[in-house]
Amino acid sequence: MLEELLIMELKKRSSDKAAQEMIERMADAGQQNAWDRLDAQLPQCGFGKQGVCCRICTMGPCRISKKAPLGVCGANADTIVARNFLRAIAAGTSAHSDHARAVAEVFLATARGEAPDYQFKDTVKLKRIAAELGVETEDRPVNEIAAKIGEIALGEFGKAEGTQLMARRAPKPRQEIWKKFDITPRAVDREVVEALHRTTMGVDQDYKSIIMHASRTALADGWGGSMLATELQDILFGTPYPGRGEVNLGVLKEDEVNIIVHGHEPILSEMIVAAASNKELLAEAKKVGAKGINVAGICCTANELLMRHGIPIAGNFLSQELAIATGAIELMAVDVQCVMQGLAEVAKCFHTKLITTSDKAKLTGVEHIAMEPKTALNTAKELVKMAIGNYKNRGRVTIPTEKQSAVVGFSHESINYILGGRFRASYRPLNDNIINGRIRGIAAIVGCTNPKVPQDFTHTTLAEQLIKRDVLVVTTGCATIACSKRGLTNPKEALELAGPGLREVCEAVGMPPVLTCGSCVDNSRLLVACTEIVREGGLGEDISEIPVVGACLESITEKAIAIGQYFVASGVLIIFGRELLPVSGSENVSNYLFGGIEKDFGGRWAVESDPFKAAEIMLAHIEGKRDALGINKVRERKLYDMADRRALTVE
Ligand code: BF8
Ligand code: SF4
Repeated sequence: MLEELLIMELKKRSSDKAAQEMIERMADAGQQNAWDRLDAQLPQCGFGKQGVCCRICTMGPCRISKKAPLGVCGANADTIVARNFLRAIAAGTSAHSDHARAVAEVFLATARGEAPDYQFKDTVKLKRIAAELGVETEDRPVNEIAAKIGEIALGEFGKAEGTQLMARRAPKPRQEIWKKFDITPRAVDREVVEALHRTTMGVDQDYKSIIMHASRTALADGWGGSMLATELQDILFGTPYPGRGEVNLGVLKEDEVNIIVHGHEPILSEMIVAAASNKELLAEAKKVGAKGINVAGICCTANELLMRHGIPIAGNFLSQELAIATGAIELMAVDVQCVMQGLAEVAKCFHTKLITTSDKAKLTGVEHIAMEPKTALNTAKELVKMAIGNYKNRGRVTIPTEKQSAVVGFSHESINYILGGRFRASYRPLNDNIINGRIRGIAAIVGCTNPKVPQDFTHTTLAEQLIKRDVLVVTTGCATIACSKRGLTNPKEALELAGPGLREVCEAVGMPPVLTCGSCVDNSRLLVACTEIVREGGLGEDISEIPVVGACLESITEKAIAIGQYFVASGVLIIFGRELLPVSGSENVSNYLFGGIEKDFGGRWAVESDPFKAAEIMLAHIEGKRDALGINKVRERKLYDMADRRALTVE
């Protein structure tokens, strides 16, 4: 069944109807997109796919094969594959953490009064984080507390001594495991620098030792950089709470000025949203014949804005070029990460003004307007004015009608609140429902959309398979956008697809069976949620014991590998698409990552491209964890459920 489905979907390149329409439109107009460029690249290099290509020094490049099993320096496939794996993780960690550093800098500037356009929106969280970091709060003005938090946060990237402060949040047994292997993450920059050092020619040449540092570097991302980004963004821009929003290209408006914000750092997009509601600018838009100014997002920036402000999402990674091809976008402002260089070419074919805003990320031939914290709102207004001025230059516009309504905004705090209510906020109801078997377990479906896979196909198929079998699904990144486009985050539609147990729980608390938890740095919310589940009791002493599993079958980036590895090192099984984790060139590395590592950390990797099979692996894993916890026995004696549950109440 899958093969037929796959061939059908692959022909269409995407399982999203709006995307299909735009792909066709681009083909008719002779314009290229990521799928065409992938075709032009085929066949892709088999050495690269397996991770056995090394170009770390100029005695190479070396490619490992049966004929030549060693590089010039003598490095074997194990070393080369492990080194490439670690380098990918170092790059992914850098991306998340440099984003976090930028947020920390704006945070500190805001506290010091040097970024007048930003304010601290969640002062409750500010005080909670202050307490966690040992910052005195009593009788102290918010800005002073924030300044101290900002200084400590910035220190996490480059401090000379000590380990990541947020890593202390992890369950104690988890911290002990990290200590045992000496991989509690230190300063983020240090782990990345050490990763690059270890992987230069002639340094670390033992694959297990290299992978151990891969875990430490990835942990510096998950329990360091990414977690700091999430927490500081929540304090600055507000912690997400559930609300409604709309998703897919149909959110673009024919009669309004359309502005797309694309990238990752909400520092830019928050200001554009503020500028777009400015009365004078709205009046200007009307003067040029537009009914209003419509801001929509793409990629993780989109998730940040939808979760906090209900700003619509136009699409995920593979929809970025398609959005421009609607002819309806006056301006696209991009910052960092997952911005295709191909945008520059597509924008030339339409009236869209493409603007880069981060000094770290310029595109040849594209106008650059730097976003500085001091003058952020003015810059944002300038961008909105440019968009308004460009409205008159529109040519033919084709906006697909598809859009879906979504309920989004499931931060760790809001899940706590929804489950327990304002006065007894807690994970207890979730734990109870996992213990009594209404919910079998939790699956995280995260990450990208890769043109090698029909867009959104595996994320949505996997989610549907899992909710049908009473697994609560949590999503982030482009996968969350995929699920929303499909209606899976809309309780009305999605609950029809959910199994009876999951449905009952979701209806009782008023949430969809697929929870939108934010952008890719917000995978840290999932680490915190796992920790809270452990703390709540009844489901083991460590993350590795709870029935939780993760998958990214459409992954693209080095960031995704870093995320995968920090979950593995935190005790979780992670499944990637078969050819999307380039380690198959070393049997030893594969055996370790897919098996042996579980003995060390309780988590491991698996690869499977078929979402139906992946769902079975995930379900079996969940049931295995339930068996080990002894909670499946409760289900067999279902008649005595209530009494059992009472007897089961855990301290
Ligand atoms: O950080 S999911 S394609 S947008 S990498 Fe990129 Fe992948 Fe999308 Fe956000 Ni995450
Ligand atoms: Fe080849 Fe070794 Fe240099 Fe890599 S480090 S390119 S394997 S000689």
